[in-house]
Amino acid sequence: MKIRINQMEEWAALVRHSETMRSVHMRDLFGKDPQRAGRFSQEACGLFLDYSKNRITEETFALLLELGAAVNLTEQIQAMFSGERINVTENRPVLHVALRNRSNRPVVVDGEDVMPAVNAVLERMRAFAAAVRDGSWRGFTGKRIRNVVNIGIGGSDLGPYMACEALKAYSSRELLVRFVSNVDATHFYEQTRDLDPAETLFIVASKTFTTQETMTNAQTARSWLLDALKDEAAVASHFAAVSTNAEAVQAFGINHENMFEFWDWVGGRYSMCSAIGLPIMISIGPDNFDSMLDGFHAMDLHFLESPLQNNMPVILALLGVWYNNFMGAETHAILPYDQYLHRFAAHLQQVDMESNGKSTGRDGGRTAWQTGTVIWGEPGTNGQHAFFQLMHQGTRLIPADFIGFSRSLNALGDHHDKLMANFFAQTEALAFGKLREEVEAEGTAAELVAHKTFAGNRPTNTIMAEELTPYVLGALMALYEHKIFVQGAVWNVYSFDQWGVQLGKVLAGRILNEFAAGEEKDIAVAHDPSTAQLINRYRQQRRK
Ligand code: G6Q
Repeated sequence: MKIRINQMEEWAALVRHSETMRSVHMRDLFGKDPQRAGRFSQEACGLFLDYSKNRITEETFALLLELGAAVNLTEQIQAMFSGERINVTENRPVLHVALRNRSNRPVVVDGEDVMPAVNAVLERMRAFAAAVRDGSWRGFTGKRIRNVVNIGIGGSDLGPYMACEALKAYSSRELLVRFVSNVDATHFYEQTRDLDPAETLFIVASKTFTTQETMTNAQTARSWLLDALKDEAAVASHFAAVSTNAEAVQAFGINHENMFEFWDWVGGRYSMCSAIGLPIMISIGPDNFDSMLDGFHAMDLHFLESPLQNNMPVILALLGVWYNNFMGAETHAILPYDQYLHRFAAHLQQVDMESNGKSTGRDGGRTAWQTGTVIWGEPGTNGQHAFFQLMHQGTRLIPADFIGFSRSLNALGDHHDKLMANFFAQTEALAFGKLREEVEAEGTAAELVAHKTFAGNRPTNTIMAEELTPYVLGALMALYEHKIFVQGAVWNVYSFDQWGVQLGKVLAGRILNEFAAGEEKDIAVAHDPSTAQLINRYRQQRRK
């Protein structure tokens, strides 16, 4: 699409408006308008979003919606759901929504409805997960499987790892589910050192089945197993694969019956509802997995069907655009007040930054505007004792999403009330700060008053749900997936490719060959002086 968004009238209007908004304080916005909280709130799919603590007025919101309309947001959303090849640089449709299409409405790719294949794989996953969980799937020596180790990286690791942690309260405590991703042998070693190979099932998860890290870890796992069980035939009972590449899976020696397929129209970072979710299903069981898919699907429908002004992913996305492009923010914090969500920000970081970390627009030209936001975060209250200082009193503007639940899954004493008291206190303090007069009234020494004053006016969204259930996790994840889609649509970048990741895969392979074969003088020619110096130093030291 040939658009330069910064040349649009809607963009210019936002630039002008942002100039007037820079000096506006949320304290005044709330002071003037008691209805503000109610008006800037939205409920959908078990989630309640309060976005009133943002540096916006009705006018800001209207202008943002106009920008959304100007980039044909509604049409772009429909294009994704209808299977158009919107991943242009890879010439693929983008259909993670089909993976959780609980309505079974046909989704047609190249003249064929993909839903029967999606459902068939889900059925096979259910049978496999049930067999592992009830013990009917046995290891080679006849022992029951007690440990499931997922070997994958990036999109084949972060989503399922996040979800297994998030839904641990729903998991079978008989089964230990672990994740090995890093090619650093320490990861494999530490995740398997206390496991009995005869009780361990590996799931090798790789869309391409060629990723260096995953293939290395899978080979190591194979040797680890065979060292103990001493029979090649054991591989069949201890390995399953999730991939789009049946040939490579077979070449590795994994039986076709133990392979779970997905498709090139599922992006790695959007794949947790595909067979990549197999460790989640084994951990929490097929029924809970289904509820997670229900939550995803509910949010998919909300996104597809709601008008832009009531559309939760659209609202979050446009607020992000507001801060990123008009108010000078560079990062966005994700702060779940729930320990089970301790990998949530890490997963979102990938989904968001790999999707919208692009500087080439869809027209092939360089974007003249900021695109992907830096996403980061940790659970509260831990973050409060770490980086919140900068959020409260630093020089940078850091918008944040606070995510919390009305009921804890582990109701112990008054822990949850204390957790949530912090949750509410933080967004209140960030928005309203602490005035100089208030600090003085506390009898603060004159030279400390400035240090103890908080300017406030720091924006936050609050997302609340009753309880962290599989359904709610699904809705929450889909909310962010679609938020990212909307931002990519506004910034006019292709959100579903990742050429930067591909580059890394190629470069490391070249250097690896040089460790063994390269002559010092060749390395000097092949690399810049800094890299050559470092590689040669490494080669010398590892020989010692
Ligand atoms: C995700 C990215 C990337 C990918 C990994 C693993 O969207 O493409 O993170 O998931 O590089 O790739 P494989 O699944 O092919 O091993």
